[in-house]
Amino acid sequence: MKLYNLLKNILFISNILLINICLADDYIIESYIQPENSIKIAKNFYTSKLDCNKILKNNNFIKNCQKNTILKISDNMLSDTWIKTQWALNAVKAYAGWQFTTGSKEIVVAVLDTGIDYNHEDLINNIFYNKNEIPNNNIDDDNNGYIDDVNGISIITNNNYDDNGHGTHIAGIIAAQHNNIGIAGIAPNIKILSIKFLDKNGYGTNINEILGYNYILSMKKRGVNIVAVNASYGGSYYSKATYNIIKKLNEEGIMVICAAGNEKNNNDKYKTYPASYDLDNIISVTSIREENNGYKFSNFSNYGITTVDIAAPGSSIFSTYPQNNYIFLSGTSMAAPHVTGAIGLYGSLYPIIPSYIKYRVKNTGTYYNFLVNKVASKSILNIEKFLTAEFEDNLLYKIKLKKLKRKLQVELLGIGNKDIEIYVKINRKKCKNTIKMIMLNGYAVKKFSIKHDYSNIILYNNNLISNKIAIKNKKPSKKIRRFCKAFL
Ligand SMILES: [Ca+2]
Ligand SMILES: [Ca+2]
Ligand SMILES: [Ca+2]
Repeated sequence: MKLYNLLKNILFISNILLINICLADDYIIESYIQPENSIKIAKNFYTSKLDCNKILKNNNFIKNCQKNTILKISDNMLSDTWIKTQWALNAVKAYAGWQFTTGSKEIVVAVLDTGIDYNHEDLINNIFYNKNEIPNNNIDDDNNGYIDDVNGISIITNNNYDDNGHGTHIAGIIAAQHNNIGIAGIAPNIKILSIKFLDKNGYGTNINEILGYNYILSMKKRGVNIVAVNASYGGSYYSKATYNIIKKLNEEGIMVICAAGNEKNNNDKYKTYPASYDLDNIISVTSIREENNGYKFSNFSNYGITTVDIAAPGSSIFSTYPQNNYIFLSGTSMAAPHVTGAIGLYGSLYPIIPSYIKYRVKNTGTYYNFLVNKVASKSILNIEKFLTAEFEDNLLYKIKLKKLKRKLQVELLGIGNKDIEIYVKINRKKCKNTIKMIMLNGYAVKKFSIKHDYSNIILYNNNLISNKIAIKNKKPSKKIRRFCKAFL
């Protein structure tokens, strides 16, 4: 194509609306010719296969040459094959959330489960890869105690391939790729670290669970940015050792998102672990189902207005299954990974401070009446608000008392720079104090201590209450009188 013909047939469109006559096969040409920086269309009818590189190289008055492309209305619909079966994506406001992030490849969530089919067509690009380990040489190259752990580990078998299907289903809910095939995950651009400790029948032991958490902890300490663990399993026995290691994860900024369980139990009375361990980084998730375009409580699901934190879709969830399959499964096992994925998204934008993340998940959900007697937050996960909500006033999300040798340590965690009013209650008497909170790195932290020679003390404000500390002495000291200037 001679340049003469090209220029003869390009149309000036910078000020008049001729855009609709530029077809997909046409070219867009930006030139330096007057009027300044004008955009022109080169019709494919004349140009056929225009060589943009050649045009640019040979004509210094042409600034840019590119093929026209097709755009479409933002209808929030992906073209993954089974997207229309994924009612959960609407329920948790995932589409709106994806306007802000679809995750980052630096962010990792661990799936502590039956393994994952790491070759699945809809997961293969999102499996965590340990670049410090050389595969299949039977050597522990990165010296972390595990030979050839390139994409996770199995505590119980030689290979963490999923011989059950449960873990693969969970992995898809969290991070199936947005790639026009299969399904769409909540956080399609994060990485998944698979730790297999449950056998092919879905059973595992306490010690293997702990070894799994220990691996996660060690990888975090080696710089892998693990923000959450999905724990869609449970048992009724309390384990001090499990509590201790999940507490260590808390200190490292790793959330543990737990299935509330499928026994129709009230978890406030009948505990299920790990969901019921009382730790800042544990979020216990119950399940909802869809019915007539509305939502209801899943009839199998455990509940608990103090120990279960949030609801998420868990009935008839369509997700990935080994050997490039996809199936429907139901359970709180399917509810938890929606929250895990949401934390993967959040972690791609902001730092993870566990007590605040738990507060934020609970206080940005969508309120539903049917959840009032079921979960603490009375809400379904709302990813859009979880990622974007700004709390207007100062907010405290944690008041903690700790008894030291002769002192009582008070720790306040919140957001905002304004003063916060704190009430102190000693036995049945109460007083009020105003505390100045100062924001640093997005969070307001205040630590101070008061002498503890008084009994049964709690601190609280409008929406929070601290743990209660009981001390034998009865009379409030001068120190506490000073702390509470208007002590009653
Ligand atoms: Ca290794
Ligand atoms: Ca190796
Ligand atoms: Ca997909």
